[in-house]
Amino acid sequence: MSFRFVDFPSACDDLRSDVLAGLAARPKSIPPKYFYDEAGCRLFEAICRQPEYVLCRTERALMAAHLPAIAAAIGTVDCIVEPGAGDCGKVRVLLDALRPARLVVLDIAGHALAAAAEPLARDYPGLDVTALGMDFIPMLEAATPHLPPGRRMIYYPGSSIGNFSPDEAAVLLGRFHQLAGAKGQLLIGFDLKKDPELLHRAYNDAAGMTAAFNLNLLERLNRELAADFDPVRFRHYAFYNPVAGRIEMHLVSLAEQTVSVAGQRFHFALGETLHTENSYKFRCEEFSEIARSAGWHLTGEWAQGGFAVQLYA
Ligand code: AVJ
Repeated sequence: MSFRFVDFPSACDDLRSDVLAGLAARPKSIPPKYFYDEAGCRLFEAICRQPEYVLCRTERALMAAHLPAIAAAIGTVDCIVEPGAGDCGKVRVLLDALRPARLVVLDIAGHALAAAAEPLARDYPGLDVTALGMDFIPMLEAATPHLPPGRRMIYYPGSSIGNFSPDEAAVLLGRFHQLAGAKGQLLIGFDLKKDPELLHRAYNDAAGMTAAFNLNLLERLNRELAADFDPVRFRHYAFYNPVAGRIEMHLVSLAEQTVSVAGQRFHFALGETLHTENSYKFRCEEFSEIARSAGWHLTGEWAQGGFAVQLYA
């Protein structure tokens, strides 16, 4: 068995500068990648167990139902690369089906990633596993020296791509295309446009897990940036915007208040919003148009239960 963990530091300064810049912007905003501290990762897993949030279960069912066809369309790959792999729970079905020699997983939550990736090396004898603790959004190219030559497949499941605007998604998919190299492929999962009422419920679950996930961001800033947010004075507010084709998540200030973050003070008017996430929904053709503009061409498509997986080369 072979396992290697490389931690890329700097994550800490990025949080500070991104948050300060986001709080100075109008509307105030914070990038959603900062949801995922330890508590945030646990809360996201709890969201995935809520009856209203079917996204994770639907993707798993889709993969299980179509795995033979998906594997046949992919053919032989030497290396699977999964950006934002998190708990590494999704890649196992592909490892079983494709039996690549190498797996490279990347995640901004480096130590949680390492803990999740190491068992893969144990469970798949002969698989060479590399875990890269990095924020791949600004620094994907730093992964290149860790990739073996040969046929690479980028795996980007879970509708993570929905966190990017269509323009940003095209840029990221273009960088995936570079990273995949010659004979590279991309297997990507995304949530489909559907009844807005279903989408609304998925981000407003009755048990309040999504609200807790959203508000946990403030707790994280309190801890890591010596901020003094009072989470009770902010409201989780999520809705589907059908014009933009996205769920928007906000934390709306319930009072006029001043908050201090990393030594700087920020004023919130009553009702002012801190925009914390966009989660774009697509039609299959909309998405393939974005991927096409990034240099990929569609080689396979599977859709079921309001979710889609597409294969590109
Ligand atoms: C992990 C980005 C796919 O957008 O649905 C879940 C994150 N936010 N509930 C999503 C999330 C609120 C999730 N993604």
